[in-house]
Amino acid sequence: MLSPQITVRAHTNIALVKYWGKENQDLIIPMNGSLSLTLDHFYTDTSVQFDSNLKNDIFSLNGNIQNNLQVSKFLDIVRKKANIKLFARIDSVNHVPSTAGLASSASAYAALAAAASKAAGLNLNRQDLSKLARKGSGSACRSIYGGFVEWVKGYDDDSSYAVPIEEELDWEIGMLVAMVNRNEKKVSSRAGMQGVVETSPFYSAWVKSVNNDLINIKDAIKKRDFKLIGEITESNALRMHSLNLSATPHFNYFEPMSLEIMQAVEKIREEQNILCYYTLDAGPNVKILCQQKDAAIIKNELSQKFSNIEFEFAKPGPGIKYLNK
Ligand code: 2P0
Repeated sequence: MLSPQITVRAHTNIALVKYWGKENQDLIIPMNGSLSLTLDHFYTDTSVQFDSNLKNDIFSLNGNIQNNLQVSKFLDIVRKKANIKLFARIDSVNHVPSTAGLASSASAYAALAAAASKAAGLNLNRQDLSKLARKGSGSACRSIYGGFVEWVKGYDDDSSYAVPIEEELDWEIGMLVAMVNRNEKKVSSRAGMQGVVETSPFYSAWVKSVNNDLINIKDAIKKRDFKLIGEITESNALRMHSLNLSATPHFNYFEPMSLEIMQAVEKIREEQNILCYYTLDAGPNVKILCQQKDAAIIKNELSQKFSNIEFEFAKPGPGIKYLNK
């Protein structure tokens, strides 16, 4: 017996207000809400088909068979929900430039949740897909939607999911990504955020400050106040990274080049009066939030200073799409 083969495209998202710590590690309930921008340029296409002839799940990524227990564990959640016992063939292609080093778990689990649930015969709405994707990887719950997306913290499996704030942006903004390094992360997000929750003396202050950031950034989005959105984004990222510096053992994701680019962005802002703001996630790449009209100038300026670094501009992107129907 073969299920239909379902193919889904999901785009990655970058948090402007970050998720960095879990209240419940099994269900992936976060310690605080977060807010992101989905990007058009980086995405994952995933096909899933259940097949009674298979003796185990077969997962290929960019054409290479992987031994990935996490994917099978995630499919177990789908199988249980759909009340089926079949194994699946999962083919995933990551459309992220190989030098980007961007986290792909957000687009990966959003695409997998949508493709696997539909192939298994479940007809989940986007809120339920967001809850399902969350159990693969927290940030994936936001990639179900396009544009500005909030992950509402919630307190249990049913109440923690993403909601769209503005899916179709009639606003010319985007992110310029500086690809500093594509090496493996020094500390995985999962281990890093847990270490911070358990040991940073600043953790409770972080949670309190994020709640203010969320209120203020949503207000700024409503008012089209790009400057305020940028200021909150940069300050929130720096606070997240200062948690890492204050953990025991301490760690950080910065490369010397990341710090140089951060300073260069501040300088462009101050000296040329261009609104541009950086954010960094669990890696050394710097993402620069800016308006589309300024992207070429910023890219040009930074390319001159950092001639061995690639820069890619991404516009706001859409939510998940079923590609075969
Ligand atoms: C975010 N990051 O809000 C934050 C900011 C990285 C820094 O979500 O353990 O892969 O699978 O839930 O979602 C990356 O962590 O972690 C992340 P898990 P995830 O985008």
